[in-house]
Amino acid sequence: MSRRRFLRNLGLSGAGLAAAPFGLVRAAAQPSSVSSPFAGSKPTALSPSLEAPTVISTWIHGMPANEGAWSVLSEGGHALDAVQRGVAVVESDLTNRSVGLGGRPDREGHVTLDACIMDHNSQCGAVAFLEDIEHPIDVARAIMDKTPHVMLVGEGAQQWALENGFSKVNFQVPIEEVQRDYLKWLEKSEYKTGVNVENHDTIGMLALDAQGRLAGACTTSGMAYKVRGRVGDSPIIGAGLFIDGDVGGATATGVGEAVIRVAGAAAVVEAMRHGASPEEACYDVVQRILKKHPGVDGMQVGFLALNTQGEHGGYSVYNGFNYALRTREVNEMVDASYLKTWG
Ligand code: SD4
Repeated sequence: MSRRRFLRNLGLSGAGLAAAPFGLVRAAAQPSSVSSPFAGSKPTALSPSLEAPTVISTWIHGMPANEGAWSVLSEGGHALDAVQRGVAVVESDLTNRSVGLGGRPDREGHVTLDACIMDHNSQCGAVAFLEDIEHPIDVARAIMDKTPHVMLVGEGAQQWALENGFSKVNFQVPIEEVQRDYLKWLEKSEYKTGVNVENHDTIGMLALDAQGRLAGACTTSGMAYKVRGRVGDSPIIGAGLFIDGDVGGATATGVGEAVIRVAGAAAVVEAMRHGASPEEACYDVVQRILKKHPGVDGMQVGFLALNTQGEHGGYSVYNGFNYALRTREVNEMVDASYLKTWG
């Protein structure tokens, strides 16, 4: 496919064409097989992966998360089990202020959690607006495995979880330090949807296992001091996370509203389907977000993508977004490319 045709397919105008920083666009990804999206746990027939296993995840806490995932991947385990175990490490870290029950509360003082998980066969599960349960990612996986549904929310989700082997935590939520910050915040009650260096810890993870199966997981406590009931992109399949076993996967971090408006993760995967590399695909959707929010300052969004060959990349609106990468050879942080610099 020619570069011009590829960019036209992505909807990039002449201006976008001039701004595109990539000199090379690869040939369109070829689906490795045609299989039923609901083929249960049967793996899709996959081409030999160039770089597997591979796991990537957002931000610095991606390092311990990748460690958790690697304990599954290095034993030949399933990518789906790996991402579930990996992000659960961060959910249990009560020093993290944007994931799990150590997260900041909504405006009314409640910590509410969102998560989702998806595999290469388009099986997925999601939970949103969940309270008092340590591992929303495990609830999302259980919804995927045990119900005919994709997503449960709020009280109903909690009730279902309690009836299905989960328990409420036995510590105070929000934890004390978070409660103190919240009371201080209440004095002015200023709400900014900004995601910046102090407020950016959602974890999104993508993994490719030794058998070439892709999976992803995303989990967050969402925006600090959000309106009660607000749900961002993180638990929404196609927004905060999307996997297509024939193409690749993507996950998002940052201002969820901006990600939802462009079906962010799904859009990244579609760009890869049309021939973009992971980084090019993330760049394309970041550009699309900027087009939809002209003049908006301070709105961080970052995407990560991983394809069926184990190639990975990221792109963000602002500098500072990075991701953790683990393969047989490397275990390191990678700085994502970006369009703007915090001023
Ligand atoms: C949300 N996307 O709830 C999440 C927040 C986030 O890094 O990613 N922060 O909108």
